[in-house]
Amino acid sequence: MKKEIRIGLVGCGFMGRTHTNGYKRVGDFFPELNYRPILKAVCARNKEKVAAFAQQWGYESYETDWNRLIARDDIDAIDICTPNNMHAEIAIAAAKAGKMILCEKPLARTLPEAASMVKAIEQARVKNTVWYNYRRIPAVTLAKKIVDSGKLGRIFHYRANFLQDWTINEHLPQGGKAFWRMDANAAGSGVTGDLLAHCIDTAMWLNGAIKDVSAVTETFVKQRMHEETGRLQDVKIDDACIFHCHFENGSLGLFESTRYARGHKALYTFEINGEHGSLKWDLHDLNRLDYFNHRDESELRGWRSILVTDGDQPYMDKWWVPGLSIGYEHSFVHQVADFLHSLESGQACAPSFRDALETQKVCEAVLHSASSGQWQQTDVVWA
Ligand code: SOE
Repeated sequence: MKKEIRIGLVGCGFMGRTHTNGYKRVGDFFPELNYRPILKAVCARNKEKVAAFAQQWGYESYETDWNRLIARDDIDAIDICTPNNMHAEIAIAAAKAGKMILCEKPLARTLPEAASMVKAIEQARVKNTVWYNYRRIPAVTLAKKIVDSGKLGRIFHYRANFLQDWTINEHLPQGGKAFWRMDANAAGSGVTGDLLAHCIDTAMWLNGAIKDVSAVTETFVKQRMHEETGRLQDVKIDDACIFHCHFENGSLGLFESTRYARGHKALYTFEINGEHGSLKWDLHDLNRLDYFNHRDESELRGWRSILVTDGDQPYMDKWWVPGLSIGYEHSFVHQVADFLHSLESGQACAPSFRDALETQKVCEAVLHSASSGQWQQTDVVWA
């Protein structure tokens, strides 16, 4: 008999759907798991919307107040899919109630908020993870294996982009359900917390800690109507951010993110260059990993394009047959599987809240550097 993990999901937007899909599919494709997620309850303020979500996705019940969800003793794990301004309050309350916590990225709006969450979960000793899902795309996991094997040798460069174009229209509002990512109070920051956080998480996973950063940010549209007040208000998020940095291992990093790159919807790319080889990856062709191995026979040397669909490549033995692709949603199925495996092994499920705190430190350093115009160490803690 499998043990049940009764899920209480808070928030039923886009991320609520990706996570729920993960819970629903995981048992079919990872039959070895001894734990089984049960869609116990979903919570959101709007009763009609949450009831419809519960029905559509198969949750047994719904709540309209997250405090009630956390108070229920038939819930084992709280999954936080709300806008960022709710993460800390919900996570701290859930930790105090002894629930496991799965939290959407970024961990919080600010470093102090994130630090208080880490303190709460560590005091309560509850299982936790943060949904930096791109780590679990098989080609990205393969990149990690290649880097860790030492095949690239000494690393010199790491560069990443995350480009979108959905906020170019100056008439879009800020705030509210659809546009909370443009409201600094709800989101904390703009592309830094929303998009660069992904790039930083992957970068530090692949290439180690970031020591210091120098950043510039820009807000192209200075004022937008606020959904809640109905008034034109200053936009306080960063629309674009570019930073460079030093990694602890001596390599240099270059990162760019924007929501103003016309034509790009979600172009996440990274490249890593080492002494003996390089790797590059692109979210728009997510099953492919490009690898250059300088140790190849010189006449045949060149970029090798690896279609990561084979059974001996990460996660792929769970899916179809070699050559057949999987997609974005599978990264969430993999994260659920890894979380459930971690319950069996007793190990932390990376990225844990503490891992995500390191990403938050870099984001905070980036924003400080952009406003001060100075290089910023990442280990400084601000009041
Ligand atoms: C923003 O558009 C967004 O949905 C992010 O919030 C996600 O984290 C990213 O994966 C895709 O883009």
